[in-house]
Amino acid sequence: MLTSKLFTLVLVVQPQRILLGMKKRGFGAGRWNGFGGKVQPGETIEQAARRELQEESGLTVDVLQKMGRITFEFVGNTELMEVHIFRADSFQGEPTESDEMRPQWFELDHVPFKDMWPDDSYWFPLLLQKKTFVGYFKFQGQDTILEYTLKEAEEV
Ligand code: 8DG
Repeated sequence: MLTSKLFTLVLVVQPQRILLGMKKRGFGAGRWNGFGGKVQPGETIEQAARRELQEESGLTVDVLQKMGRITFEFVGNTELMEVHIFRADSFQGEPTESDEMRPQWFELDHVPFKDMWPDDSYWFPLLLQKKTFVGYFKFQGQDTILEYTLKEAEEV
């Protein structure tokens, strides 16, 4: 039986640039990504998103916009990952390196897709255009997408 586990991901976007972090350890290490992690028992998805953003980047935000939801399946793994993706257009604090992430700003036309999860090339353009979406990606290992669906959706 396939079960699923909840995760969050926050992208901090400004008019000309986006904040990404180099994941230093654990799942997705060596790739640039937004900030996020597992939703813990007793917290809402949005609370988890704020907590992980603060823990990993040092930033706090007033408004988090819900942008998308992507389900990931990894061949051979019976647990699906349901990742809830948010966007923040303003923040408080200074990006600060944590044990997990090394933050860096990127110009919006120089997002380092070759050093990111391969699915990000598909849905980043939607997030940057403030379009909301729902997707599914099936991976073989961490580099190969076997199949996927992605559509704009009102309700994410
Ligand atoms: P830990 O403390 O137990 O090490 O982990 P955590 O911080 O709670 O969770 P994590 O393992 O770091 O969570 C995985 C993060 O990676 C989470 O933010 C969701 C995100 N993520 C995936 N798959 C993909 C993907 O394909 N693309 C992008 N951009 N992010 C992804 O899990």
